[in-house]
Amino acid sequence: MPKKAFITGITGQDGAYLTHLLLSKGYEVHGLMRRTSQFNVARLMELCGGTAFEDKLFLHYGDSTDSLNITTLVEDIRPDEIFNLAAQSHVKVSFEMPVYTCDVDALGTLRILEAVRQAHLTDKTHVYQASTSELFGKVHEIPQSESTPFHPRSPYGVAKLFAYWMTVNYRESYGMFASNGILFNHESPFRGETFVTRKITMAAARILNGLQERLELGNMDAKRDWGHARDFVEAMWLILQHDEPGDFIIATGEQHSVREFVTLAFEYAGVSIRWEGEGVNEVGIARVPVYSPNRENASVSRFKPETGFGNTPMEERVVVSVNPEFFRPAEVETLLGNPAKSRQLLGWEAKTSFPQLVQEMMDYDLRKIPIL
Ligand code: NAP
Ligand code: F7E
Repeated sequence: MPKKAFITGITGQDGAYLTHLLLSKGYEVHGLMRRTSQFNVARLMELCGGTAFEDKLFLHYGDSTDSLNITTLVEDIRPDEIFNLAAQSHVKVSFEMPVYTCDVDALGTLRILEAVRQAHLTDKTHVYQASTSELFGKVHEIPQSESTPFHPRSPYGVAKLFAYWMTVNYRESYGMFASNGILFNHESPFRGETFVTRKITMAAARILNGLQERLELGNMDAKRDWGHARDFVEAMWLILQHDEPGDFIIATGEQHSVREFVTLAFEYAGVSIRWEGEGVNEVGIARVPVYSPNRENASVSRFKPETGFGNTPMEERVVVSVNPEFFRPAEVETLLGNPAKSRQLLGWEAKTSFPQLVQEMMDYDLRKIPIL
């Protein structure tokens, strides 16, 4: 009998990569999907292909805020493994929707854990909780490990802290195999478009094709430990295969600033950015194709890594500036993980380097630019 997995958040970035991984391991995969006005399976289709839906992948309508729906699904599916990835996952949005964020991210996790208990599956079902480096927030030590004290800085972080401890509590109270993966930022071409990395690669691809004038960002000094989602979902799976449940940091052990990410994205096309000014007056200046959104300039050709800019007219202008609209009420300035425990106990380590991650995202977003 193939193992059965139930993934909440299957339509998100990690859900799609994890589904691909589990299908390749022969699992029967069940996913929780919200009812939306348009079918929301683009990532799954692109990564897993349509045939995956025919006999191995089953999608169920539901919502993490609906206890009855979650309990019924867990009882019906009786999964061997649950990956609780569903979340309102945007930190800045959590300041605008704190109550909803807590309902989904905090109580949503409790609903999953309690559903397993109510269905008498505590001895059978392994539960993975998508915990986060945002628990560390205003960091108490650098780098952060499993023993670093938590200090969340957003409604998102606080909600995830509740979920973290509830997972520990169900493990300690009921002997459940319930584990937290404390994952640092992980990105990919399938990252949501309003997270900073994807916002940067999409904007850089458009600017390099004359289709966008400039990129506006918030705090460019923020530093993150950025890895690739494809590598990180392997860690999720390994956590549930380990002999014992526990809590694991998953990180690359390397950090970069938002400014460095921007610099590397443009360097992909051989374009150097000159940074000038400070704070809200900081700008990035570069020599790039003339901004020509309607292509009235017929000689503008498509940028390709192999051929470069061809005969495209170029100009030097501001391509990056700061817009305080993107600042957060409380910022997480620096995150750097120490993945020693997961390396030692799970044999996991990040495979994709920072430059490879930026390159893969740039390749993808440049391909997505409409043919002109
Ligand atoms: P994502 O792309 O934003 O995906 C979130 C998923 O949750 C989507 O499938 C979304 O559905 C679903 N969802 C949102 N609200 C829901 C609700 N009320 N009921 C049911 N499903 C709901 O996030 P991700 O980057 O894949 O992250 C996966 C998980 O890991 C999240 O819990 C996130 O908080 C956590 N995490 C992420 C990172 C990271 O760097 N990516 C790091 C640490 C932890 P729709 O498609 O319908 O919106
Ligand atoms: O911001 C700064 C921003 O939104 C990264 C989620 O997956 O990872 C993610 O949360 C940094 C922050 O991710 C812009 O202020 C500057 O310091 O890409 P982000 P995040 O907040 O780190 C954690 C681990 C999760 O668990 C979350 O679910 O970049 N920044 N300018 C900006 N950020 C955004 N979004 N947009 C900007 O214009």
